[in-house]
Amino acid sequence: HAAEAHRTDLMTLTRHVLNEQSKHPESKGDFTILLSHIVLGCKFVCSAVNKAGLAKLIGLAGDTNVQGEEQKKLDVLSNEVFIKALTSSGRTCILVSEEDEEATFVDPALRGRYCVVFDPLDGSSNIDCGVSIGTIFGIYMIKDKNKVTVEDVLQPGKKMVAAGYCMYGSSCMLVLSTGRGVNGFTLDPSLGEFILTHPNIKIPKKGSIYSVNEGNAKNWDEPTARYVERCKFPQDGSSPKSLRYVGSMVADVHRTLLYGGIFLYPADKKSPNGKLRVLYEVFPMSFLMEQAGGQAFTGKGRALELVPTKIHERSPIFLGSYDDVEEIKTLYAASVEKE
Ligand code: P6P
Repeated sequence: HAAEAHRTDLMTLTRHVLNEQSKHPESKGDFTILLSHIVLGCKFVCSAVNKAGLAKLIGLAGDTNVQGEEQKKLDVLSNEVFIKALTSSGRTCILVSEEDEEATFVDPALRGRYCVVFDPLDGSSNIDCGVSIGTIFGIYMIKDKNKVTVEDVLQPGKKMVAAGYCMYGSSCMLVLSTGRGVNGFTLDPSLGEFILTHPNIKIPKKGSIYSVNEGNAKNWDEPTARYVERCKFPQDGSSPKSLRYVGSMVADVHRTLLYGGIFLYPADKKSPNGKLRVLYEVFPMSFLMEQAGGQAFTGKGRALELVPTKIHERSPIFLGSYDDVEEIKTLYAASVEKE
């Protein structure tokens, strides 16, 4: 039926968002315009990532391409494309990117009400071996676009109005939530449109997969170590969970969202705040997980309640199926009682 609908009744991302917007008579379409610029960035990156392999193969990449131009690294190129697309949308006022040390304040003449935090090409170290990578983004509404400071973007994740990611893999898939559930759109290259292929995604309540870098086990704290032990040697007679770890957050989270299970990037003795960044990795993925019926926990509390103090702040994160995250929350609560 979905295939049939696709052929004749094209539910594109733009149409889907316009439908959503029609539920907000007060909105002037700014969000739709902002999203169309994010989508443009994703289409560009999808095309560049797909060519990257080929470019390397036929020797285009190297240091210079056929025009003798300095070949930019894909993550730098992707960042420039997103910064330019978001700025030119006329709907943003602050941009925070994983690639830029400082926040970008949009020229007042071009300012809008939204702040976008994003990682333009997360997991880019995996490009050369063909592993799926992705763009992750979150969107806040700013109170007064004429008096913006970096404090306006240091808001808890629960204040986001939308979040999503675009995964560049065997197909290009954009997963988005505007606060009313999660929808997945697949790029149809022949149309250059994202088509709704996964309406109303819900994560299974419990999963049989855990996803963590076991190479850090030596440095884990007690609750994480005990949880992973339970995944491998269940005490209740159930079968052990499978370990699936790609090492690219978008790929690991996308699989968790569709198949269920838990994704963990815990704190460890070397990095007490873990590795993943709060604003543009932890918050958007936590937002999506909650919207899909799952949970997201930092080891201390609900991830979306965290209030960042710096734009590149890190946090431990445990996210995925409701019951799986509940189990690790219990272990952390017990360890607090013991202290
Ligand atoms: P590790 C990729 O570099 C990344 O930022 C995320 O995409 C991924 O989940 C994580 O780091 C992998 O980190 O330490 O397991 O290699």
